Amino acid sequence: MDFYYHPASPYCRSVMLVAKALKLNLNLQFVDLMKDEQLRPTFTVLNPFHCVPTLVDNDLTMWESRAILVYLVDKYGRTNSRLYPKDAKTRAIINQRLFFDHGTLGTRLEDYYYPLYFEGATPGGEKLEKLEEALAVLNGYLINNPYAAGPNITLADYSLVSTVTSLEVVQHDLSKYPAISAWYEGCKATMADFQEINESGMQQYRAYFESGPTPPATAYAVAE
Ligand SMILES: N[C@@H](CCC(=O)N[C@@H](CS)C(=O)NCC(=O)O)C(=O)O
Repeated sequence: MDFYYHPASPYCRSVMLVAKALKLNLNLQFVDLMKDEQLRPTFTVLNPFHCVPTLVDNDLTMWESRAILVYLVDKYGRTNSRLYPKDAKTRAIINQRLFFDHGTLGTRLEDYYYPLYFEGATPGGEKLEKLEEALAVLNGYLINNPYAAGPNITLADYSLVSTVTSLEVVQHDLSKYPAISAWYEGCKATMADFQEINESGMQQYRAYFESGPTPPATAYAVAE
């Protein structure tokens, strides 16, 4: 299975964590986003939307990280894998968390932090409030359950943890969300090769943010 990736991408890291949990070997194909390698015809012929992660598994080529997570478990996981059980209600909750992560939490993180780092936006304001609102929702899930979608670790956790690593990268203050912090530490300890898969990628992601024209060292403090 060819896996086109960049280690700084949190989306790629979530797929790599799930592949590791499933003991799958990914044939890693580094795409240097810093050199716009994703725009080369040899890559856009695979993925005209020119993004990583992109997976090529025989005659299937796909992108969208959360869809890849689901595919890997459906295709290579054990029957009724705990990561994504077949029960409709359990799946519904996992899917809700996956879509919440991608469509709400991750989007609000990017909506707030990208303009802050790259466009000199003013810290605080409505975008920060929206991000905090989404974090409060996640914290609520984790107050009620040890994992994002219930008593067991599922794809929801592998997806959300990559978003939370991005919050760590931008040094977002998570101290008012003790349930998120405790769960995050648990994920770091529980997920196979978490450190190995995330460490250098997070450093590169941090360097990318800090390369922006206006690194907001006091972003959060000012917002308070
Ligand atoms: N919704 C996609 C987002 C993928 C994405 O935005 N990837 C970024 C890297 S983090 C990328 O490849 N950007 C390069 C480009 O779009 O040209 C997913 O979840 O996989």
